Amino acid sequence: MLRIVDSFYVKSAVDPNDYPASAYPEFAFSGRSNVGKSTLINLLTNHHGLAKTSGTPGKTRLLNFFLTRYRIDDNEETGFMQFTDLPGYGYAQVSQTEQEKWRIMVSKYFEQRVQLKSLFVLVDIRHPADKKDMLMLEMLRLREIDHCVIATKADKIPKTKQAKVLQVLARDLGLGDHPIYPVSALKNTGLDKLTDFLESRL
Ligand SMILES: Nc1nc2c(ncn2[C@@H]2O[C@H](COP(=O)(O)OP(=O)(O)OP(=O)(O)O)[C@@H](O)[C@H]2O)c(=O)[nH]1
Ligand SMILES: [Mg+2]
Repeated sequence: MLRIVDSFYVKSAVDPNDYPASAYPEFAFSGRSNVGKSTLINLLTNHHGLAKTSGTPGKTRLLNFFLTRYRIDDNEETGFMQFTDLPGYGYAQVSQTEQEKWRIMVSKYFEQRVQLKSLFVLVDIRHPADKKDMLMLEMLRLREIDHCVIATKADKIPKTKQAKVLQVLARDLGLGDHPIYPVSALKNTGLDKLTDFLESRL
């Protein structure tokens, strides 16, 4: 089992020239504004306040890079991987110009970040399949970027309804046989599936 033992904020960047030079395997977090990306990074790293979270959507506007040190099982050796908190999309108050900047920034990241191992696409478990998420998933499939879908805020839906809701979401998002992992930052549930996923992609 993989465990993150240390984590640091490295830097924020817009242009590829400013990305951290390190070549560690990297995982990025994307999804609509306010879906819980920064919260999930804090939970995975067990580092409260590492990524800035907010009740107001649109808090994260740059690519934020974090370095984490992990341990697998009881191995003495530790390894490094990076997390990137991508700015959220779909926030209505954001101007067309800002949206275009976002599109270019994220597009460059996908094109140029060669150590990107996989992308977590976060969706809110309460919301039906969203057009912007579908576009993102379509783009990932076209570019053949490995990814996995996470349903956040699982605590907002009764446990008995979860399986059905996830099944419908998976169908509407066109995931085929790929699973959606439900997580709750509030209840601290679902994390083990994500750490298994990280380990499988290292
Ligand atoms: N109930 C519940 N609330 C959550 C959960 N995860 C995140 N939140 C709340 O959702 C809000 C947004 O969380 P953030 O982590 O800042 O969201 P984000 O996706 O980083 O947002 P942007 O940076 O604006 O794109 C905060 O008020 C969090 O406390 C969860 O699992 N359950
Ligand atoms: Mg954020």
